[in-house]
Amino acid sequence: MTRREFLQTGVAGVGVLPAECQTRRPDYSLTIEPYALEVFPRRVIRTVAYNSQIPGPLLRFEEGRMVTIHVTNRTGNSEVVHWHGLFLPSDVDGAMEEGTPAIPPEAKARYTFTPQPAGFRWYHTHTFAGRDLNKGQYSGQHGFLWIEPRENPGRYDAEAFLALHDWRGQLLMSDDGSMNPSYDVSTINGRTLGFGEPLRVKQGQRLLIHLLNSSATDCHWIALAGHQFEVIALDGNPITAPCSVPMLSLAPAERVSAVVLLNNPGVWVLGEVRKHIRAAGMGIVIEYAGWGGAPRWYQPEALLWSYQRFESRNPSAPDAESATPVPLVFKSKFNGHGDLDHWTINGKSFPRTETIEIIQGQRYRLQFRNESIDHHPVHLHRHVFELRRIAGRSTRGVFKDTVLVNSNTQVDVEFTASQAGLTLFHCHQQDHMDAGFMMLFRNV
Ligand SMILES: [Cu+2]
Repeated sequence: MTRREFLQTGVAGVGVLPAECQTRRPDYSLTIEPYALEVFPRRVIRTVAYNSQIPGPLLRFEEGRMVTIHVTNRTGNSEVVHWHGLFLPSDVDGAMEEGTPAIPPEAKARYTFTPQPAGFRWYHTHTFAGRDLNKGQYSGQHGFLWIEPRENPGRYDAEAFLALHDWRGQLLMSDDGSMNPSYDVSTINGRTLGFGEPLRVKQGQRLLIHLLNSSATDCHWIALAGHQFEVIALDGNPITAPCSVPMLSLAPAERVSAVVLLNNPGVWVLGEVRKHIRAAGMGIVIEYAGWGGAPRWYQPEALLWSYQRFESRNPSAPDAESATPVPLVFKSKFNGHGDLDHWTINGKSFPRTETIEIIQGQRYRLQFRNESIDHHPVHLHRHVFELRRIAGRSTRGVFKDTVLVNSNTQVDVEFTASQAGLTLFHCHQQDHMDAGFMMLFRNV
């Protein structure tokens, strides 16, 4: 079999792989199976996870070196694994809407691809959940994916990967009569504050923290008492002028990589800035060697975060005035009390949304106009985009794959069509994408 045919095989159901492919040893194997997660003593959440751990195993790849991952689905539902933030062909990207095959119950699949771009990515399920808060992104199906750059400029002594997640709870009717998920447990790496192992550190170290918000629906604010974060990458993409901030904000699917200079010995809490979510468990103890006692927390007075804090001060790339504008208007269609809202892009809900044709190599300016009362973390598959305008102010040099578009705000981003075939664009809030907040681009 030629390499080309091998790549085209992409994902396949069990039993259809040529023998020579089956003998290739996978770089990683993932098993999707039911899992009982003990978030704190005697509080067990029955969910679905990869390899009976939450988050799933950390997948470490080298940029540009082809890898094979075997996935076994030991659940009663069809599944798929999406490789979030990677530049992959449609048939392995992991969205059925783009043409990646689903993995039927009890079947195996094989994903073969060349990982790029370098940086902090992640993998997760990409299925419909509806009202079932055990399915889709509500479940434990998320894991870190690190693509090692060919040249690694990272300057740090220790690194930690931390995933923020919300669990269980129920659908609650909000003031306007729509249904929203609310949670009763929140965790970092599957444990509530004080229950998991502390992060053990040493004075003088530079600790690189890779934070992921894998919550199905909620934004999170994170601080580390007694310390600042020097942010070096957003969604895995380096920022040109790293700067220090007192707290981080992550919408669903967003990642922040930040270095913490460990110069304040003691035992501290890294956790949600908002008290009630920290009380629900979202925190982890950071413990300096030789120190003990109860972890300390300082309550910040305000929530502070802005993408523009990280913009380039000396943008080198020329302004691409030639980018073709693509206006995308987000609205909700209220369906009556107790019903899930329908979300629309340019007036239509998926699958009736218009598929927009794009041309390889051409530059596009997506103009997100959020005409709803909710915030939306919107995600473009298989590409990276540059933030260009936020609420009326121009910006340069911040590259992401997911951006939070606040209520009644316009955000413009630019990207170059670089991937053949279908590319999914959607709100990363599970309940919103389930209710039609999705559309496709077709690279012709
Ligand atoms: Cu949304």
